Amino acid sequence: MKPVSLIQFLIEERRAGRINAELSLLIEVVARACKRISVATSKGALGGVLGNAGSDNVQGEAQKKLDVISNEILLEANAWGGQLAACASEEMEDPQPIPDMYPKGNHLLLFDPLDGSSNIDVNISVGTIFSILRCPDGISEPAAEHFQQPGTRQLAAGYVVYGPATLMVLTFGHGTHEFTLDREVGSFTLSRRDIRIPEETAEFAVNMSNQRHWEAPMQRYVGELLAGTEGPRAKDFNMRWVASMVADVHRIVTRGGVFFYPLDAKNRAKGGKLRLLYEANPMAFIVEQAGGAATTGRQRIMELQPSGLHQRVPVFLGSKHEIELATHYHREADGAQG
Ligand code: AFP
Repeated sequence: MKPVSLIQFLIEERRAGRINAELSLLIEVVARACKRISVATSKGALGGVLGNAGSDNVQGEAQKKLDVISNEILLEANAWGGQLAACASEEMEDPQPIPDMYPKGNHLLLFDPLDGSSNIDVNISVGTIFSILRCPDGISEPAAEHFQQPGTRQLAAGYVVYGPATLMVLTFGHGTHEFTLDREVGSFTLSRRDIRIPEETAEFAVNMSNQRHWEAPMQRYVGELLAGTEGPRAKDFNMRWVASMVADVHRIVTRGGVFFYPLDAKNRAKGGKLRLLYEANPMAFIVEQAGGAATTGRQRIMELQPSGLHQRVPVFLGSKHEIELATHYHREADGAQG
């Protein structure tokens, strides 16, 4: 079969009436920016891009040089194209308006420019996550509240993994598709169409060092997985944890599995660890479109009404039956308490 480039795929989606020209161009611009981030990450120490930038982001976390570089690449690439009304980034406190000298469009772009950045210095996969919303009608200068739309309103979401290969996984709400960067040709090429995440799995991803801080239903669920063939699940489960969400989710999108960043005693005051608008919503959209499920442990992530631009939430996502069971344990415990 002849390879299908990202551009060809986007043109076909337009012809099928699934996306409009503006959204198609926006994806091309984001993909081009991610190619530049891929080049920057792949240079490693030779590019002088490793280590801390010496600043903190809005979340109070130390920024890596590549966090700052990737953020700038995405902002710059997206400023002039005419498809956007504004951008919001995990790295910036407030939304970034489109400079007056450029035309404005009616989309909003949200991104985590370099997820898993604490892994850069040890040469482990990192990634970019993005989400696209429609700018509400009549709003020419979007503020934070205009980005605070439930995940069900996303027009598109995607992530790019900078690993042994650079891959983009994308959804417009009509399935989830994967594109691999052909470095010689310089273009993303369709490598998997309509990805399906198996409903059953025997592999889970969670930071086990937080176990003692978890809530009782999470302790119960993981306890049963760890008990293996001798336990109530009568099955052995394997564990993986890269600590780059993009890489952990990509493993699930490739061979199934479940990923958890639950509420725990350490992150409870903040609402969770991962960010709703930059991480949870786009990943939930991608996973649901591949037949998986994504909840907070209690409710469907994409139905949450965001209350802040940098809001954090617990994240349970991946193979459907496991996510349903873990969510059931939490709801059951809440019911028993209430
Ligand atoms: P950084 O981007 O600060 O490295 O955080 C990565 C992340 O947000 C997400 O990609 C991982 O799944 C998670 O944090 C890892 O968390 P732990 O540090 O608890 O393992």
